[in-house]
Amino acid sequence: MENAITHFALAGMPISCEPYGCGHINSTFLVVTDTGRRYILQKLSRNAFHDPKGLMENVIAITSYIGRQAVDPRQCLHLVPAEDGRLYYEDEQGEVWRVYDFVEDSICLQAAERPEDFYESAIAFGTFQNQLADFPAATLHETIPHFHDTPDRYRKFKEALAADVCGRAKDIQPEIDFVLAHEAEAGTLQRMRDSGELPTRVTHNDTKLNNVMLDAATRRALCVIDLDTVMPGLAAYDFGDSIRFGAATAAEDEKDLAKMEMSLDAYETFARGFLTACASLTDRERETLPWGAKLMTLECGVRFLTDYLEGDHYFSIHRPEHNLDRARTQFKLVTDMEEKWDQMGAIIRRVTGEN
Ligand code: ADP
Ligand code: GN1
Ligand code: MG
Repeated sequence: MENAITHFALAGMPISCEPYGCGHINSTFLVVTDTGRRYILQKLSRNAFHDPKGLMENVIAITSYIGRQAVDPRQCLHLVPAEDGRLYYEDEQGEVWRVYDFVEDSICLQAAERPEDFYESAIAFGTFQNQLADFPAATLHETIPHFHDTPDRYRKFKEALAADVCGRAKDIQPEIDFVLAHEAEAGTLQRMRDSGELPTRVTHNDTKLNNVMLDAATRRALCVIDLDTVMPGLAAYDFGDSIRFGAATAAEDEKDLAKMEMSLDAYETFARGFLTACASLTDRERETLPWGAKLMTLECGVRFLTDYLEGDHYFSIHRPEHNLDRARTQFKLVTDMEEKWDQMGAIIRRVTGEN
């Protein structure tokens, strides 16, 4: 990374470069220069992204499109050019690097500290989707094909289970049974997408709370980050993935499953913000938001379990059973959502009625 950083047109000389943040995919570093300027340097994950240049074309197009609508520069990520004028640098090993201006005077949370924080993240993601409503979706590269195609995630899970390269399947029968017991409903959103019952929009697709920056002083939404998976998708994906992460009462990798539930209050808070910022959703889209929450959570659990079976190549892990722990929290959340299913639908109807 020391070599990579020298290829970007920074203000000043870099004096430090340290690993930064809690992302599971890219390698992220905070760079500080002798002028005090701060930057985010990232090496794209080759494992996750097979077409990093196509990905960067997406990010360039999206940041310039949203940047034109921004009032404060902190309302949009800003890429720093490399010495050759391109907005990324490819090193001798074929690794792709990029640099963003650090979004100053901001906070990025792993969990909401108060309901307003989660509300603001809903405003951020809803606004993002609205800002891209007229973006030419067909020009976007599909950076990870079939990203939220839950039946395809099942297919990959079954392949990993059949191969069982690490011999781990024998110890995770309850989790395998849980996945298979939910297979019939896993395709609910995909079917509605394929039939055109739900409109395709440009969506973020990775709407974790830690992919939003809030203003440190006002705690209002500033911008959405982590644009690597911006692709055509369903509104329910963005709503659902936010609920999966941000309405959970425990961390994604909590070992004590008794602590893990979906907070209906947080769910309602997010629904209010999202439907306010993204008022153009159709009735059918609104009705299917609870499905987004359930299926994004199920799918994420299936992905963690698949990675566990395959030997933890995709998500960064910090302990041997990290992906298994993550899968278990997701399945616990799905079970809790099933118990709260009627209320989840009623809340969307109530919030819609108030809007
Ligand atoms: P990953 O895809 O690995 O999740 P992210 O792009 O989300 O990578 O970055 C990881 C973390 O780095 C974020 O959660 C955030 O804390 C921080 N971060 C990323 N970009 C910026 C930025 N431009 N300014 C400040 N912090 C940032
Ligand atoms: C990854 O990149 P990050 O850490 O924000 C993943 C998401 C998962 C999430 C689970 C490109 O998100 O799809 O939901 O981990 N991103 C990619 O925490 O696969
Ligand atoms: Mg991220």
